Amino acid sequence: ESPEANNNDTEVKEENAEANGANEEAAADAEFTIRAGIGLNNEHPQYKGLEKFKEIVEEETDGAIHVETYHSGQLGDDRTMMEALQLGSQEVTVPSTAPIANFVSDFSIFDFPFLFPNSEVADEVLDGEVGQKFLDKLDDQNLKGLAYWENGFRDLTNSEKEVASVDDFEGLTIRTMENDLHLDAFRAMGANPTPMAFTELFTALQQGTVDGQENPFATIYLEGFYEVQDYVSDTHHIYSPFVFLMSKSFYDTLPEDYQEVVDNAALEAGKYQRELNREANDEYLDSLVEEGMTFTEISDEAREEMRLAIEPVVEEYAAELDQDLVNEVYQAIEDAQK
Ligand code: KDG
Repeated sequence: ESPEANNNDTEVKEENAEANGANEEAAADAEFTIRAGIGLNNEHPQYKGLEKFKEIVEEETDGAIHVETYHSGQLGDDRTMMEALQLGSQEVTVPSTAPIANFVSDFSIFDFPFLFPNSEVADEVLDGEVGQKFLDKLDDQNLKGLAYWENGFRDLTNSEKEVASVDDFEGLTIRTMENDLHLDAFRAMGANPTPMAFTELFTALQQGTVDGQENPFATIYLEGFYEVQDYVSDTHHIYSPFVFLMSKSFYDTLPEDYQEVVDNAALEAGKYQRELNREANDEYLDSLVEEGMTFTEISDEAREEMRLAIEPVVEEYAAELDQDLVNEVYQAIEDAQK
């Protein structure tokens, strides 16, 4: 719990701290150090959001809290980082809800395919009362959920063929996140899904271990997947929220005024991150085409066919969750569209 215990750096962490310009003095002067890690790279709006969090926290605590930011899975993949938060050997990570569902199963509702019609509705539901109820469920896992950020609507890429309809999924091996609902949804569409940590993905695509993957345009472009993938379709099949997580045992050691600072900084940095993410999303698709990818537009009818193919899976998973909560989410989505 002492600041020293908080600082058992490995080599990679030290290197990165330097790259961050986090000079040793700043770290030594600080009462608390937050090591914040993500899986995506430092070009991604997610990382810009993390930098914003650092800026706000360091400024508002006059450097008493020092934030070190890590990207590209330098501290591990989503699962590993969440476990590190539970153990108190890392303070912050911002995973997708999909891997969070392995810790608190109710979170799988946010990955129901075609749940949110658009990101504005997602904001309203996640930032509202219902969203908070899910964050509260993380406490038991020694995780403190401070805010929802945005990964975004997921789109399919592959190296084999144009995918325009549900029939085209037949036989494609697709990497999914480590989440049973994602696996079952892709099976229901006839694909051959295989779960894998994000940190393994580029190599798997490059070596042809899998034919395809699905992620928002921002990730597909900024991670250079166009170098190893030829086809992209705007399936928009799942809206992926990010959750800004802090180790709860660390959060509990912070004095109340600092807790308030990190609460607000996580929210404010999240707003900034969502804005950046949305501003650039269409441009990223244009850039993918410029890089030589073939873009296939999914028609409303084709998307409806996909939804119908997945519907039994959604019903099966919904039946296993807390029914009151499921109904509250559906109601909140309806209300947000009024
Ligand atoms: O930083 C978050 C990433 O590690 C991950 O959640 C990104 O959507 C993602 C994926 O496909 O693994």
